[in-house]
Amino acid sequence: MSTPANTPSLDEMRAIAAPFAIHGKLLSAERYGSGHINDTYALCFDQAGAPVRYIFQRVNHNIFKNVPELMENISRVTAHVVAKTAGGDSRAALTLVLTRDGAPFYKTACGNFWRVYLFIEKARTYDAVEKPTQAREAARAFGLFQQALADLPGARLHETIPNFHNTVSRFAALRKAAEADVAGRKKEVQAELDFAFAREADAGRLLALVAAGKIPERVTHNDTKLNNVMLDDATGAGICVIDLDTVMPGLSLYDFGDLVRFAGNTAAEDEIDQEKIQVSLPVVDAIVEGYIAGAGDILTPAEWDNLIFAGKLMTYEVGLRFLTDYLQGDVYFKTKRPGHNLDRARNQLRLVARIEAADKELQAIVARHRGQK
Ligand code: ADP
Ligand code: GN1
Ligand code: MG
Repeated sequence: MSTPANTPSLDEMRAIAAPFAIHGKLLSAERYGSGHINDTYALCFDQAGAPVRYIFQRVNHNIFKNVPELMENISRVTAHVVAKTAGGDSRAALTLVLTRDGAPFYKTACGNFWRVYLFIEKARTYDAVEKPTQAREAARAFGLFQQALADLPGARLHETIPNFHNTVSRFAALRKAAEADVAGRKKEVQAELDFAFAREADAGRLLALVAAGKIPERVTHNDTKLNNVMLDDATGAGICVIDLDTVMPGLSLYDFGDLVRFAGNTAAEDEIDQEKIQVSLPVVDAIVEGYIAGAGDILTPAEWDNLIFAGKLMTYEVGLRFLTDYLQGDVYFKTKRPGHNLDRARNQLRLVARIEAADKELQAIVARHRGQK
């Protein structure tokens, strides 16, 4: 699970593509993207002389235990988002390509789950912010996404990973992993554990506000990394939110906070030079501006009050998760080198410290935008 699976051959990909309602000859298949969970491929077909690309994904069913429910969520969410955009803009949401039997996924004989999306052309994702406007556009797209889903009809969405953003559970998992120390790595990470354990009180703060009725549950994305939103090549506008596996009931603060965690970091998530890891004030400014522009007037006073805290909490939570995975022997996130999860954990915990140190400046950014509402 932790290392990328081997790339299937062209013949294997042809067999995987066969059940889907796609015509034409398969020309090529390449690994695509830099996600930590699923296996993504771009397949190109010759359709009447024109090359047409599709995104194929093998869903990680060790992590997403109920793929049919997950795909039901995605079908509902994508249909609703498209229906709400002017003129039913098909680039505004992922478009599932169904199997010839009309199913949203295909299960292979060996138990893998595959799904296919139309390839969104003339747009791309970014693994790092090059300029603040990209962060603003990403935040605006995630804000709009949340607003579009505020009136999603029907039953509550399935929780594809229970307690996904329950930081109290994530904290408990780290404690347990440290006690079990199955990979014998605890001795290497005492400083990180001390840092993480010292912040236990933070873990339950948003959950307490939910329990007090001050923060509502909404339909949220829950994984608002910059590379989970497509920006238009020509205009730079955030046009489509992707990676919908974790769309489920959640808090708007999780989405906002994860934007700060990923886009607000001046370094990549796995940068090892601690000096490079800073919180970028211009990028956070752009995230607040974009998110508010997209989500509209939905935020409650308690949500406004906790925007910066949410940035810290999401960074802390992902830091706990990387550290837990390192202690457990790298069983969850894909890794590309020994110690990768430890590098990521150290990076995230350093960013927590940076956010704490910059709290005054960060709160001032929020206050300025709040004052303009
Ligand atoms: P993961 O869960 O592994 O992060 P994603 O769904 O985010 O997988 O897909 C990985 C990458 O593939 C994205 O960052 C994006 O660059 C690309 N991608 C995904 N879906 C599409 C699509 N429909 N059109 C074009 N590119 C896509
Ligand atoms: C994973 O799938 P991807 O790479 O967008 C993870 C997120 C983490 C992120 C850290 C289902 O996201 O929760 O924040 O890595 N997704 C899942 O980079 O666990
Ligand atoms: Mg992704």
